[in-house]
Amino acid sequence: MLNPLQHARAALHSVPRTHAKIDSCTAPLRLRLLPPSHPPNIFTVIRQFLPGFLAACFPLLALAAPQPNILLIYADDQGSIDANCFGATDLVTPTIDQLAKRGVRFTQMLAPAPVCSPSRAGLLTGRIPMRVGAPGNISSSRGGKGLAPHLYLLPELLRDAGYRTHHIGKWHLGYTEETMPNGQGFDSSFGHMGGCIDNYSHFFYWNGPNRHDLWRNGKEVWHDGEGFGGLMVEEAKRIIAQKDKRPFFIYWAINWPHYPLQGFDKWREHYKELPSPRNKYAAFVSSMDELVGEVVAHIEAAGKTKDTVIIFQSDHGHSVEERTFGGGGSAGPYRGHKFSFFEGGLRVPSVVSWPGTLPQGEVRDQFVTGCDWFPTLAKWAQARVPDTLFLDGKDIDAVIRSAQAPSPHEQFFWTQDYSRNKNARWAVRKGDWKLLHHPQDNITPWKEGKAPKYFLVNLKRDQGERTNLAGKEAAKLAELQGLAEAYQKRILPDFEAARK
Ligand SMILES: [Ca+2]
Repeated sequence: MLNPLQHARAALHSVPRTHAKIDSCTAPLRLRLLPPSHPPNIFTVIRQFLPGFLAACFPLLALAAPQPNILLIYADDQGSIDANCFGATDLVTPTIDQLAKRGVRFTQMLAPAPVCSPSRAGLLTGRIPMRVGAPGNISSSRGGKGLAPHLYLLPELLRDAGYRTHHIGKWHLGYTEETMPNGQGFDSSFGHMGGCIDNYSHFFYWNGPNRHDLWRNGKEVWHDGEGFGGLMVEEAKRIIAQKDKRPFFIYWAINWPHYPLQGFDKWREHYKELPSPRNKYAAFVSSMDELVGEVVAHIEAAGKTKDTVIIFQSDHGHSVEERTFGGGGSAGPYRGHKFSFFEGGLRVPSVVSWPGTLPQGEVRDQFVTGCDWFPTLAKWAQARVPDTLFLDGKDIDAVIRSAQAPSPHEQFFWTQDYSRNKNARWAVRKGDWKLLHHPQDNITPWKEGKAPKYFLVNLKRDQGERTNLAGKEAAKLAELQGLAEAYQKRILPDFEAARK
């Protein structure tokens, strides 16, 4: 049940578009501007607008509203359209589709980076990964330096706002005591510290000596032979069921469908007619969907559906590495893949739901980024972002509530580490224009035999990023080069400070 203040907030944001939107104490004046074809009944108006009007005029009242629980699910290497609701036609993804039906789905959610560690760094700091010293993957070996402990992370922000904070799954943001999850704002942590594990032995096999990587609160734990998927679900259920007055924040960095592709047998059987490697990848996506479904069902059974924000989002596009048999995932109409700054590397499936408070079954096409969750969740959690903390992410609450709200981003910047490498790949976006430096596409051969230095595209006219306009649009090329240089200059001192 919604309390009166939640009703007030819901009313504030459910005003039909034909009416003037109440967003300040000027509301009574603006109400007179209602279209004459729909004369408002004064009692209807009072009933509909008064709670929202009060909440808008007396924010302190609104602050007394309960803080929602937050379940932030960050999937791993899931392709841009790899759920039914995002356009896949050969997958079974009832949970993700259901979350989209009861929430808002984004068609233009752009990851902070097209690779694991920096994408997570952008999510948890609200800042461009290079700015926080994490422009590339962080070591999967013990002792690997990660995000600097002095940075202010989302779990710290939420803990300071009264939340209990829990990490489950992959970390990949530091493998020293002070940079593991318990050192970075999480009250509890269960999962692996490197980039991936075998889901039954919990060993990392992808370089160096094969090594066990499963940890609970900074201590190594062994669950030989037990499926990591089930272990993560049990952990989430246990946390949700805890008797604790504080709201929970669960960062569930589910390490699926990242390789090794270890879908459940029933899904392997289901997809046996699909060609390889799509069949193996699809089985893993549906297995992941099933795990997420178990946790969502647990939240429902606990009666916490209306008190819980659930975000489901991939960290970046699908992998085309040998370890995934060169593919399996799909970027649909977009070009590129994991590691690439083309849209197929950056544009990710993303849904947010908070039934009773946010719109349901709606779609947003505005340009938003993974860095935006930090300030947006801060708002919903009534957490205070320090005045001195500069964020690249923007509050997208208005976008989530309205298809008409403009994107808060006019521009954005994605980059590898350029501090010592002038050939570092980067991409800069302004409006519909995007410029890529040393673009990467491991699948489509380049017409000229090799990649151009610059690739300029207008995403509105060419969403598949097929035609390079760098030679034709000299002024736009120069403008975006200048913008990228400005980003680089501004970010470098922050990068150096974060690396100290
Ligand atoms: Ca990943």
